[in-house]
Amino acid sequence: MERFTLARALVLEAGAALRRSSLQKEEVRYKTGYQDLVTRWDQETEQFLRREILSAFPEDAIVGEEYPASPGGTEGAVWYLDPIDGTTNFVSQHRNYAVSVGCWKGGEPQFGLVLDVEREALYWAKAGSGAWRDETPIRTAPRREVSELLLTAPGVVNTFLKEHPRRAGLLRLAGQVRGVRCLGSVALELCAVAAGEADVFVTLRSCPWDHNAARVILTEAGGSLCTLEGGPLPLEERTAVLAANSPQVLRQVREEFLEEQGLTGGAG
Ligand code: 2AM
Ligand code: CA
Repeated sequence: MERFTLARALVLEAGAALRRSSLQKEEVRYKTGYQDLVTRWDQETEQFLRREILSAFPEDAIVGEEYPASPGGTEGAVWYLDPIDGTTNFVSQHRNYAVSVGCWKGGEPQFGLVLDVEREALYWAKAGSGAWRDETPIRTAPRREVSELLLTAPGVVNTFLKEHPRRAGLLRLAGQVRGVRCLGSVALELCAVAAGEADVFVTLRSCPWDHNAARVILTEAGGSLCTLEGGPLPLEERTAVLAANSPQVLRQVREEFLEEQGLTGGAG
């Protein structure tokens, strides 16, 4: 079986199990603190994905959120797995969470799959073949003026409230766009930009398993991503992420709101 075909089947199966799941209070644990949760379902879903992928492709490497990376052989692909992106939503809402699976080989994207579990909507893309939600092709929105843009940011407190060098620029951006939204899932918010339902995305903290599947989908849909400094996103490291509906909007937001000279300036 092809990797993509396997990945699609696994993501759908994992989603079906999560949709049926119920959660006892004692099955929710703090990872680094009370705002960073892990459940039995995060762990069991990742174990299921790892087991099935490695039994079909033993040479492949796996980078997932809940367990140490498994290195794989030199010829294999690398899989980025987030069994539940948006665990806080899973725990508190039982909606607005995703299963996210990305696959890269030799440093090149192969495909990405992000399942919005409760909406039963599968976002997916194979490199070079466009982006899709289920059977429907998706594109980013054609909005280009700052005043028409919808900004989405999963981490409101870290992005806009805590002190950091780019806070003033991001607050200025938030004040000039049409609106700001927060869903609480990196993968689903990047897919919202891919599907034309938001225009700009920013987070100060995202891990490879949070964004590597959705970045394939967003790029295929016409969008673009970079670090806050404007560099290419690293594949393997935790990073801040700026994304937009087009390379043009990405550049404009970077230059007007996140350039070095803006770092010390206040709102204006
Ligand atoms: P998660 O649900 O897989 O932990 C919430 O703000 C978004 O940021 C979610 O997509 C969440 O992914 C992600 N995130 C990345 N790093 C995080 C961290 N250290 N703590 C909490 N959320 C984090
Ligand atoms: Ca997760």
